[in-house]
Amino acid sequence: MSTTDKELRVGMVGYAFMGAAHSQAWRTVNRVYDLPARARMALICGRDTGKVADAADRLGWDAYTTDWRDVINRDDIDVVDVCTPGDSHAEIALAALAAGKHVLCEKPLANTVAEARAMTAAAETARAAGARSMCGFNYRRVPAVTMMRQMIADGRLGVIRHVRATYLQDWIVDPQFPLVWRLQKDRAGSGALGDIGAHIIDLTQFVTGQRITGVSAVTETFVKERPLPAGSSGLAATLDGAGSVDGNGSPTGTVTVDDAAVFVARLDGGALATYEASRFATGRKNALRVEINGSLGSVVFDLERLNELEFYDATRPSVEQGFSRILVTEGEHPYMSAWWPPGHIIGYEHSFTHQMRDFIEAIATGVDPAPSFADALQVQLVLDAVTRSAEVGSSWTEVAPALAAVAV
Ligand code: SOE
Repeated sequence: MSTTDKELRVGMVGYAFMGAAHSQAWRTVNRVYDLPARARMALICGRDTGKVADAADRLGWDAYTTDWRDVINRDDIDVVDVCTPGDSHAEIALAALAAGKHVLCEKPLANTVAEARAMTAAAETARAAGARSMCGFNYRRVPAVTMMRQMIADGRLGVIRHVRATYLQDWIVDPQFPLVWRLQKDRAGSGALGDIGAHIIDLTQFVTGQRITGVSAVTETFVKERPLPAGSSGLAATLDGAGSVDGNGSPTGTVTVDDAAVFVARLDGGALATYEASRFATGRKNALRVEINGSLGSVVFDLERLNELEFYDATRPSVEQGFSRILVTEGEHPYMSAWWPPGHIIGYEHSFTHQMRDFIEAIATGVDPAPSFADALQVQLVLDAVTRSAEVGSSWTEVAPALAAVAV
């Protein structure tokens, strides 16, 4: 293992789902990879003193604070890891970059294109002074995804014709699920589109090497009013539609984001693409699936089987053709040699450890990690285009009901 005494002292803001996933990765990365620097889990920040103290103890952080500015102002913090809701990404990342810190920011980069542009410009300025920045599109670091990208780059699929991406969850199908921050535009920026749609936008651009150049979209909010979360009296005053109550007399608020987004896209290499991001795909828990069709074959990635790829090689003799299953666990694959022998599969959390590995390596060797804030800005521009397309309903042609057509 690494004998280096070079430390990278990390300050993380946020301690919920992503804070826990990132903590697992910071705890693990130097235990499995021999790196030129060691991460020190120095400081965790959260607004609630009791909860952040518990998180520090449970997740393995040296100290805690309730003011994110402490993370920025401490000279002995080298890296700022932003794991908060989207409405604070820009403020925290801009302050961290101005203070010369390296910054890892969860996806999507920001809630608006304007914020993402400012963050990208600040990252460029900080880069000149040696500060590195990266956006947390962790699925790029699943070995099967890196293999998908390599197969396409090596021409195994030929000319890419179709990209077909879905990311489906169902955690808010129950209309009684409360109005949490992910369902509020001013906190999250958007709903399924920015939260999980951002992943498939980044992932498909990453594996194909192509950029989305145009979209036509529809979005829907199926459940428009939800009960306020417990203990959110203060929240009620700030919410759209606040003051209404449901059939049980419980206070409700208006959902201000999409529950689902569906769009078609063109990519700059000529491919046609379809994207679906939904939190109402009943029965689908975290179902990300990407299929790429090319002139010489197809490849499929399914997050629920993240150690595998399905590959169709159209160059094989027709009698031998069919989708084959590739088990992506051999040591030759990126990241895999540090884990277990072939066949001993890895999971969702390993992608975060791989992310921290690459970030530490980039900082220690002075190279810019990917995805950069500029890469994440490109995703933000696509999110914005999808939102605008859905709002104006561009190129939407109504289909008259059959009976009406007959009556005409
Ligand atoms: C949504 O619930 C979510 O937590 C996303 O925010 C994460 O980015 C994704 O990895 C898992 O699902």
